[in-house]
Amino acid sequence: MDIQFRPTIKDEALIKEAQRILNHNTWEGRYTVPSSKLYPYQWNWDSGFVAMGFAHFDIPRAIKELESLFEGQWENGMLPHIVFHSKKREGYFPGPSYWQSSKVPEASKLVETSGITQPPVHGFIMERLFNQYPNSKEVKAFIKAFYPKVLKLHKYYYEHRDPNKEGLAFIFHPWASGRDNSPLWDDLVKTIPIKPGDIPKYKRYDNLKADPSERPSDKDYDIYVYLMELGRRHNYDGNAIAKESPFVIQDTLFNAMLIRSNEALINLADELDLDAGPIEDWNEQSKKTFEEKLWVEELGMYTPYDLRNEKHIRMKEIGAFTALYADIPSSSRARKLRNYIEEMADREDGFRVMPSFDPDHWIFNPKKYWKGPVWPQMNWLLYQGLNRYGFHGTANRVKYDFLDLVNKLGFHEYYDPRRAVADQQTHGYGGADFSWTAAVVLDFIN
Ligand code: 2M8
Repeated sequence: MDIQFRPTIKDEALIKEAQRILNHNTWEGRYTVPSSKLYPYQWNWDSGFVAMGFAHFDIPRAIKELESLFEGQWENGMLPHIVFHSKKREGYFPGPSYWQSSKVPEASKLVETSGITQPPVHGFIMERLFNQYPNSKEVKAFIKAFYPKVLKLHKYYYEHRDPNKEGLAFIFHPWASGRDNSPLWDDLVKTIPIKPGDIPKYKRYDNLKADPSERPSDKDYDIYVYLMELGRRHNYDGNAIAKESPFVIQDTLFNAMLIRSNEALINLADELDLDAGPIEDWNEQSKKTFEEKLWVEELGMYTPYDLRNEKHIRMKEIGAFTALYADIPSSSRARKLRNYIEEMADREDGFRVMPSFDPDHWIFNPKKYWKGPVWPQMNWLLYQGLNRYGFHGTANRVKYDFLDLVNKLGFHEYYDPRRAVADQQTHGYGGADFSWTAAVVLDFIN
């Protein structure tokens, strides 16, 4: 099939629509929901990308987005994956009445939140804001005030999520990876025995608002609830959970984001004469352990590590490639990662880059959420990483494959990666008018 390398993108129309979506998804003038029907609260890493999008046309909103998100930060530094600014709007499970964070001593006193976290993107988003507006007094003042909060978050990961002091943070819930029902977790979660009475009754709403065949299954949700209950029993304290939970994972994407954001904190400390504390030492160790421990030679890529069962999760999956943005791989490993992406883009059966999961694996599903589709923020992370290593051509393939999808199909949560199918489709998948899709478009086009 002939692949059009540089599709025609309707830049101006896309920018206008992206701005409209971010404004429309902003509630109470201060926080942005990922998609107003499907996800009616503020999400952690979504808001990082949203701030990046706003930074292109509304700096005060970019700043407010990060400030409102960090209202949810716990006293121990943890930043929850959802912040429930409004108690009224249920219609999402698990909402504030499930989590009841106000009963947890360490939780934010300002606002209700969830009890698990998400990939820490805020450090590098803050650095981008500074690099974009180095002369803005408003931006500088914001960064000086905000910096200690991000530092406290990173400190939390090293003190509460790294029981063996290796430099890699663990997660104890698939939602914390940002890649909820990725096949990565399938084998592990099958070993979790749920007995009657282990989990409370609950009602899902997500599968009423999006096609249930494309969402995580009910079995997945039972596991999610089981792991939330386990977290709740320990007041969501990382060290206690590490001892008991069957799901204790050192994830690729999560740790690559931590390392890239550490680097941002170090850079900003230099620029603005701030105190990065022990970050430089932590980061050195984290990069080393990531490179040595998470690489699986037979696969030619990094994989998450299952700390409970002491083994790699041997699957080819998109998180591996985010190591590039954190400057982790040696040049020969970086080339292997780049070659994999190039081969994917050149395949006879035609895939847009980058599918979130290995299309040659039997579990691959091009429409089912984290089991294969193209995700906007993942393409953005890959684009940054490829450019960082000088692979500009591959980076542009990743960028234009995504922009072309938005151009043809609109601003969806995610997209079918099959080239032939996507060319005939009329829509993307998941939530519509999606915030991170808008944010990535604004950053790619500007
Ligand atoms: C998805 O996750 C939420 C749970 O956090 C859900 O499915 O209900 C994921 O794609 C996650 O990465 C994202 O942050 C969230 C909101 O866009 O949706």
